[in-house]
Amino acid sequence: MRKMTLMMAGATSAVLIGGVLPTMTASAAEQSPARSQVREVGAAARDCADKLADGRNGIVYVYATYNCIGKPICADDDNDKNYSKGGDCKGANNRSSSVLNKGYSSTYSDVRFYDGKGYDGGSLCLKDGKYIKKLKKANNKISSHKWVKSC
Ligand SMILES: [Ca+2]
Repeated sequence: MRKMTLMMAGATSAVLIGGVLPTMTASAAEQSPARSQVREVGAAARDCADKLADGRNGIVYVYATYNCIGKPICADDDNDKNYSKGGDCKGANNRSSSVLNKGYSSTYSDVRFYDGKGYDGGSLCLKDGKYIKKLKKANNKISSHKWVKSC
C-alpha cells in the first residue's frame, strides 16, 4: 500500500515514466505474438529493391502504391490486354503507381505497359530485373501490358 501511494504521488514525474516504460518494453519483447507482429510490419515496408532481391520468378507486378509497398494489384506471368476485364490484373485499371519486373532474363522477359486497353496508346517498357519506384506519366494510367522480346 505504501508503495502504491508513492507511485501515484509520482505519477506526473519523469522519474516514474522512466521507470515504467522499460518494464513494458521488456515484457512485450518476451511474448512471441509481439515479435511476429514486428516481423509483419517489416514485411509491409518491403520495397521494390527488397522484392527484386528475393529472386526472379517470371512475374511482373503492378502496385497501387509507390515503391512496390504492400500487395500488388497485378501479378502476371503472361499478357493482359485489358485490366478492366478478367485476368491476373483485373481491378488494376488506371491504378498503377509502381511496377516491378521479376521476369527471367530470356526472350520475352521485358514488359511493355500501355495507357490503353488492347496494347494501345502511350507505352512504357520495363526490362527484366528492373523496377520503377514512382511512375510519373504512367501514374494511374496503365491499362494493359504484354511481354516483349526486348525494350
Ligand atoms: Ca489507361
